Amino acid sequence: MSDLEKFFSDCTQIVDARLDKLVPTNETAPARLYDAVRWSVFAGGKRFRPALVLAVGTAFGCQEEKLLNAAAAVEMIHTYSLIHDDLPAMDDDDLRRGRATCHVKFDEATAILAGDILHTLAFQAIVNDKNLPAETRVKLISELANAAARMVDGQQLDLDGEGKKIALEDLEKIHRNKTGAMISASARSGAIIAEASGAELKAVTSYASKLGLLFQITDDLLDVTQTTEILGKTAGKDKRAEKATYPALYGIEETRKLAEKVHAEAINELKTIEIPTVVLCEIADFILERKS
Ligand code: GRG
Repeated sequence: MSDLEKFFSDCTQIVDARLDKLVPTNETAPARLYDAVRWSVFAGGKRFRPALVLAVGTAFGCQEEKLLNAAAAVEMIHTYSLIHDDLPAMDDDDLRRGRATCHVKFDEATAILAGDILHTLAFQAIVNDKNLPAETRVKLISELANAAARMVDGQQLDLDGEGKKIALEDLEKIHRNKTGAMISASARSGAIIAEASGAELKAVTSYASKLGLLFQITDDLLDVTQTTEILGKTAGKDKRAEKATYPALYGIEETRKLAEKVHAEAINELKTIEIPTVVLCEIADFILERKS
């Protein structure tokens, strides 16, 4: 196992342990709701966003314990977005994280409510985080609320653009909001908890914004190059939905080159800060090379 694989595996373990504490079990009523929430949360996602909170925070010397509720919170917001994205009114998908989507396993109304409660539980995790001063909690709530709002804006823009010819700048606006905002908020949350300086936060934000773009480019590539089995979600959906994607605009080879360029730019953004950035660089490598 490489150092980065060990890092992700350790992150998954500690973040899942924290999620297990923060997400009620079916011993809390209504049992069906929490069964549905847990079905989606503990389905084996990559935990990339919480890993980013931990990687940035610990790079700035912050104790892991202070980062864990925020790490769990970004994963809860992310999982809520996946549950809602899979609904019949949106992507209408039946497979996510290698298992039946929430509305297929349970029902549509329960899936909507599972997403709703996850969104709320995320903010409760920050509000109730006794490891952080009140001022930091308010900053984090603002960070996550802004990112979650931008994600919804991006989703609406994406739906509006389906079946239409979209200009590159409009495509990037969709991605910056739908995918990039939560990735940036994850990295920024780690820096905020670690009390990074203004200049450091700026550099982390620039790095994360490139990372978000890289994540979307590789997501588009994987949709056309990987199998449903490996992705754990339905492959080839973008083409069927006539979505504007990087491979559709540039072809696969040019999109790969673009991914390499954005990867180099992400790493370059870290050069201005004097913290150990090895793990952050490796995370960019991981996104460039990811297979699912
Ligand atoms: C419904 C409010 C609302 C928002 C939906 C996140 C999102 C916005 C839609 C998901 C559709 C999609 C394919 C987005 C592009 C990139 C993305 C977010 C992929 C899924 O994230 P991963 O790969 O998933 O980190 P895991 O399962 O590993 O956590």
